[in-house]
Amino acid sequence: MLARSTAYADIDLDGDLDLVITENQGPIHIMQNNSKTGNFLKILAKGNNGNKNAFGATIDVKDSNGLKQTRFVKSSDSYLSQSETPVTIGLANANKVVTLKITWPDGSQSSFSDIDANKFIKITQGRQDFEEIAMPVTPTIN
Ligand SMILES: [Ca+2]
Repeated sequence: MLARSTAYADIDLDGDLDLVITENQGPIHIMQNNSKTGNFLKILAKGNNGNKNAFGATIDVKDSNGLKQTRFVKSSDSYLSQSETPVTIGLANANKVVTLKITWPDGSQSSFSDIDANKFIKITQGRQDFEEIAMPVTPTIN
């Protein structure tokens, strides 16, 4: 297979990231993640000042196992593709995010603490709280 582009998204809305690969002169491949292991936190960052998707924001988390991770809100990863804009952070067996900091593209910051795992949250720039987004499918976490 000669692949052209790759994108990821939680296609089946179960909390894990699935993969879509396009092939030159060939079919589209959808690879559904059925691993059913590991906790996660999915974050939808909503910016202001004309950058509603918060592209360029940096998300730093520290989970209850002490692991620190950094993710970036970005528009794409691969040629001619668009992955989902929410950021999914894998937490393995950690049951919460102890600290979460977003550095917005304009340099301002938002900080939160003690967020339970396996949630989809929306953080809006300038607000001191976050909204929980209901997931239509129960996450398949063991
Ligand atoms: Ca999925």
